[in-house]
Amino acid sequence: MFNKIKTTILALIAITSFNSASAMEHNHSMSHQPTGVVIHDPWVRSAPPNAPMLGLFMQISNNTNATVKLLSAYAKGYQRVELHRTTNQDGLMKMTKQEFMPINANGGLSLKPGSWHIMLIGPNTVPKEGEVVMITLKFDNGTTQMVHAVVRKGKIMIDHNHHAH
Ligand SMILES: [Cu+2]
Repeated sequence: MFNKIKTTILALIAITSFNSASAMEHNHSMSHQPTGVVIHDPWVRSAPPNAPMLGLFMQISNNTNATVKLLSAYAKGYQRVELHRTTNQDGLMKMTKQEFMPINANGGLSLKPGSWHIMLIGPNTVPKEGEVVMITLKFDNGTTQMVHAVVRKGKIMIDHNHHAH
C-alpha cells in the first residue's frame, strides 16, 4: 500500500531562529514536486516525557489550480494521529478534530500552535528535542508525502484545558 509514497526529506538539521513568515519566504532548493503540494518547515513541539500527545506543525503550499484536501496523517509509534484545529470560542481556546484540512488553490495552509495542527496521540515514547518524527500525509488527489519533522521548542500559545491568558 505504500508503493506510491513519494519521499521528501525536508528535515532542517540546523535549527535557526524561525518564524512562519521567513518559513514561507524561504525557498528551499528541493526536488521537483509533481503534485504541486509542497511542505515547508515541518516540526513537532517538544513536550515532557510523560506527555499524552504532541502537536505537529508545518506550512503546506498548493501550487495547483485546484483545492487539495489533506485527508489523513500517519506516524509510526503513536496510537493514532488526528487532524485538529484550535479556535477561540468566547475566549476559550478549543481544539476539535477535523475530517480534512483544505489547502487552497494557488495558496496554502499554515499549521501552527493555536490554529490548524496535526495531533500525535499516545506516543510509545515521547521524542526528544532534535529527534525527527517521520509522518506520512495523504491527500485527496491520490498523492502521499512523507515528511521528517524535527522536534524543537515552540512558544506555548494554547492550553487545551484552560482559558488562555
Ligand atoms: Cu490538537
